[in-house]
Formats: sequence, structure tokens, C-alpha cells
Amino acid sequence: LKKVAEDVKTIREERVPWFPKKIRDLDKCHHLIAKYEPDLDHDHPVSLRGDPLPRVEYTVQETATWREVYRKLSSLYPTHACKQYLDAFQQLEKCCGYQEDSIPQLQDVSRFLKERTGFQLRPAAGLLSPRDFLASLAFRVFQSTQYIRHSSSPMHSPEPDCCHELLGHVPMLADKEFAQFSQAIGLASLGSSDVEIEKLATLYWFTIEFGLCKQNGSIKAYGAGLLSSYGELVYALSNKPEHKPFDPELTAVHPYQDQTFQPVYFVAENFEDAKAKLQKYALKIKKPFSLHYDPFTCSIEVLNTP
Ligand code: HBI
Ligand code: FE
Repeated sequence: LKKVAEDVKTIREERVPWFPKKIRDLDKCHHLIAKYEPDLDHDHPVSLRGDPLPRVEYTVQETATWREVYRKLSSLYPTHACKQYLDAFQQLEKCCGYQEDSIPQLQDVSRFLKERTGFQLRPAAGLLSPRDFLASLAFRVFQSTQYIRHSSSPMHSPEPDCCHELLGHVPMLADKEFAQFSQAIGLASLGSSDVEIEKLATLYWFTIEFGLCKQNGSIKAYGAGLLSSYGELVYALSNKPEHKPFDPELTAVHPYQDQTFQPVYFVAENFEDAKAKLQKYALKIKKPFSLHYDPFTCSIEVLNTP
């Protein structure tokens, strides 16, 4: 009987994909699905995993790209961005070097976020696998690119770049509720099957990247893909696309567009409500254990639920 029990346990364990249990394990979560090298001839330091965020000296041309993107987007924020974003953006301008004439350093931004929500940035070499990317969110770690898009197309980048991270993601990660929501998606992903990861990546897409929310009777943007794209930000809040209420069960299986603007956006009531709905959804993901995040050690406790 003991032998049978062990066999069953082995089979069970084999079915659970490996996942990081402590922050140091994130050194193994760096699998790229694409490597974007906008400028092969420049000699920026290559970020090594686990190292402190290197300070980068951007070229005059790179800074000019940033200036154009910053000017154009920040003119839209007062009318298009949610209030959490606007509050954080103001703070970032006041104490984190956010301005059009220089690209903020990830090291400074990471320190800023750590003090506000415990989030920290880690250098990423490009687009990571959804599993690795989502896993880091469980530890309040955001894997961030540091290079900037090519100067020939300042208003568009096929891959994440520092304009997308700094203008899209960072301000929202400074909000407490949003940080909890992001971590909840990350925790849900740990040890999940490929099918569940795909659904969580879709949820991530329609919320953290392209999410809208209600605010004082109107609709505002909180998704980083919108807040870092002038054209799509205007379009998303126009009457052209369809707006549907955020509902994890439906949102997780909705097809999405990564080549052009989205035909559909999902609107959250507020972040507390979105988080509650997400946590309810996460509880339904079948796993042979439950997880608890210990914020003192920044590690995951695995509790067996036979
Ligand atoms: N990798 N570096 C990086 N940045 C992202 O925003 C990102 C990623 N990999 C996957 C991903 N986003 C999402 O599309 C989801 O699959 C999680
Ligand atoms: Fe992104």
C-alpha cells in the first residue's frame, strides 16, 4: 500500500510544472520568446540576471526618442489615464526624475516602487515566456527591459521597451490595489498547467496591458499597452471599440489581437472589485496544493491539500 501511495505522489508531482519558491529562484525565470535588439551596434551594458540594475547612459538620439514619446503621451494622460496613474505620475516627476529631457534609471524607479508597494524591477533581455513573466509577479518583481525602441519609429515598438515599462507599467505598480491585483495573477500562475497559464496570460493582456476602468461616471485607461501608445489610447476610449465588463471567466478565454488595436476592451468597476473577482477565479484553478506568500521572507509556502 505504501508503494502505491508513493507512486501516486510521484505521478502527481510530475504533473505540476516547476515554479519558483523564493525570490532567488527567479534567476531561473528568464526564458525569452523573442530577443529584440533595436540597435546592434550600440554598446550598452548587457544586464545580467540577479545583478543590481545597471545604470545606463543613453545616447542623444535615444533621449530624443524618449522626449518625443514622453511629450506626446503626457499630453493625453490628464484626460485619458485613471487617477491612480495620474497620482503616481506626478510623484514620479517630483521624486524620480521623470521628465522629457532624460530617461529615468530603472535603479531609481525600482527604489521608488519598493518604498510604495514593495514592487521591484529586474532587468529582462526582452519578451519572456508568459510562465516566467507571470511567476515573477508573485514575488512583486517586475521584469523590465531597459533598451529603447528604434528612433525610426518613436511611436511604435513591436516589443516592450523602456518607454512601455516606464510610462505604461511603472506608475500603476506604485498603486497599492493594483500591486495586489498584479501579484494575485502571479500567484495564480505558480504550478499551473499550460492551459491555465494561457488563460492567465490572456487575463494579464486584457487588464494589466489593455485594461480600462470606471471612474466618476466615465471610463479611463490603466493598461500599460494603452498608456504607452498614443494611437491606441485615443482609440480605446472612443466609441469605436466594444467595451465589456471585466469578468475573469469570459475575459480569460477571449481571443486577443497583438498585431493591431483591440476590437474589445474589458472595463473594471475598480481595482478592489477586479482583485476580488480574480481571486475567486484563481481558487478554481485545480492544483494539488495551496500556496501562501510570506511577505517577510518573500517566499512561497506550499501547503498540501490531499
Ligand atoms: N516579457 N519582458 C516582458 N514584458 C512583458 O510585459 C511580458 C513578457 N512576457 C509575456 C507577457 N508580457 C504577457 O504577454 C503575458 O504573456 C504574461
Ligand atoms: Fe507590458
